[in-house]
Amino acid sequence: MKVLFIYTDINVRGGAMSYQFGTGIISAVLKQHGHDTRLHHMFGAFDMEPLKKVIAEYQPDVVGMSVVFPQWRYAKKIIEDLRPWKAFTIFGGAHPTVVPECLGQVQGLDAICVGEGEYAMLELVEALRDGKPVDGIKSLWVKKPDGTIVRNPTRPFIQDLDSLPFYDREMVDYQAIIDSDIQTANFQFGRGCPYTCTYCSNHVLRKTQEGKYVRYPSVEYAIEEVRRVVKNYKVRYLYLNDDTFLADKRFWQGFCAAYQAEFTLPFFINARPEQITPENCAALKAAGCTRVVMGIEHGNEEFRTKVLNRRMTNDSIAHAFDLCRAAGFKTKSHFLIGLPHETPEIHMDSVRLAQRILPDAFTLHIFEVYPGTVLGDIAVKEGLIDRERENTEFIGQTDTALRLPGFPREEILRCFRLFPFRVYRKTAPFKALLFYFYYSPYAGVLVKIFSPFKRILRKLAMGV
Ligand code: B12
Repeated sequence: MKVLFIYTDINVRGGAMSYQFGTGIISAVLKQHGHDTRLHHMFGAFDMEPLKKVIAEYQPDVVGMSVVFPQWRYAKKIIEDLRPWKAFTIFGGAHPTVVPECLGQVQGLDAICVGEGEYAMLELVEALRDGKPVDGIKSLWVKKPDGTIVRNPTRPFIQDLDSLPFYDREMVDYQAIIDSDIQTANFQFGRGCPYTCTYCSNHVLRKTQEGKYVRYPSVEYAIEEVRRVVKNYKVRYLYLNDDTFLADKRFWQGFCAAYQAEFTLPFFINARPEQITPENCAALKAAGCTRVVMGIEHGNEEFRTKVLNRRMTNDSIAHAFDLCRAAGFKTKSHFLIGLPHETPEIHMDSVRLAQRILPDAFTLHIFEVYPGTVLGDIAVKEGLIDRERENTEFIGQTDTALRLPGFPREEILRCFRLFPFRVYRKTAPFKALLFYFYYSPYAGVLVKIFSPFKRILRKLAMGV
């Protein structure tokens, strides 16, 4: 059977392309069972013409899309614009998992997958091939010809990640993806996140299937994947993209030791401040880690605890950054602005914390509502979403669709643009200026113009 995956990456900030792990692993499983797959990556602007050509030429039997909420409107448009489909159409990924009812909102969509899709998709493809019914497949919600929806229970979370094949990176021009991000190859070894931050979908995703949510493969499996990627592609850096790389001691300890014995390429990780210890810093340093990325999200302790459910003190955050700096890592932190119940005064605590920890780089994202999350539900319940603005086109996380009584949109945008300046102006004025441009309304154009000099700019801004 021929399966076409479509990955939309429209209006996403920054110039780098990304690899979609979810469809990558499903493709690997399908290929293992003798099926043929392709991926169409719609990157940057929404453009149906190249996609139409691919469909006309490939004539897929099944079309699958991985959908996150910020891409939902594009996914819906693709399915509706290209109706009637000869192929069976299906959505999977975070948004349909959290809001499976979205199946009823897309004309021409046949099914959605709730949670992990490797074996649901395999069963679907093989049932279609064999002319068998598809409406009883576990983890799928299926639309019948009369429009009624069959809601099947989900399969449990896959516990043995080593039983899966490696991600199918050959389904795309993976070298081009690496090159678009300063020759960085991304890895996603584990699944799930142990924390329950209110703005993130993880606390909902973990409830959609039975069994342990936070899982890692064996160290040998992860190392073999690294081996294959660095052998097959020209790679300068590795980004270990797991939500939190340090969640499982057995995994990070074993990985660092094995990596150190075999590889010399520098790598970056994501972590939580309270996970950072002198012990793991030493292991990471010895293995070749050069950058630690930590979400801080907000600088006001009470707000961070009550609204975001991130229970840690500013002192513990500052301590984590000190440990990383002492180990010689470059640090990067994420902050959020424009959150329900936030005010400009409360936001200034984020500026103050950033001034205190002085990360080498940061991202400031304007809060986006992900339906089904605790904070998303609060925004809906309190009538904070401006439904008209929600449907206007803007680059994700650089504008807001909320109407906050204590934080008007113009003020959010002003604070968003001023953040780098406020944080670095005294200690690193040149960095303040570089980030200031990146946070200006012209960022999109500037990113394009300066993309050939990305590495130099990153070195200037971050020192790495
Ligand atoms: C790694 C990651 C990234 C990477 C890679 C993204 C990618 N496209 O894979 C990068 C950094 C590029 C990224 C970018 C973004 N991300 Co992200 N990301 C993640 C993260 C941490 C892990 C995802 C992952 O790779 N898991 C491992 C793979 C194997 O699992 P999976 O992708 O979920 O796929 C499985 C199932 O979902 C399902 N499935 C997936 N697709 C399909 C398709 C079909 C047809 C079927 C049947 C099944 C199926 O089967 C897969 C295998 O089991 C998750 C958090 C999380 N824990 O899920 C957030 C997450 C998915 N990201 C999120 C968001 C919002 C984004 C951005 C929009 C952020 C932004 N504004 O720029 C962009 C969107 C990029 C895009 N165009 O889709 C949200 C989505 C929220 C929501 N409810 O929609 C999440 C859940 C985090 C959060 N804060 O809640 N992300």
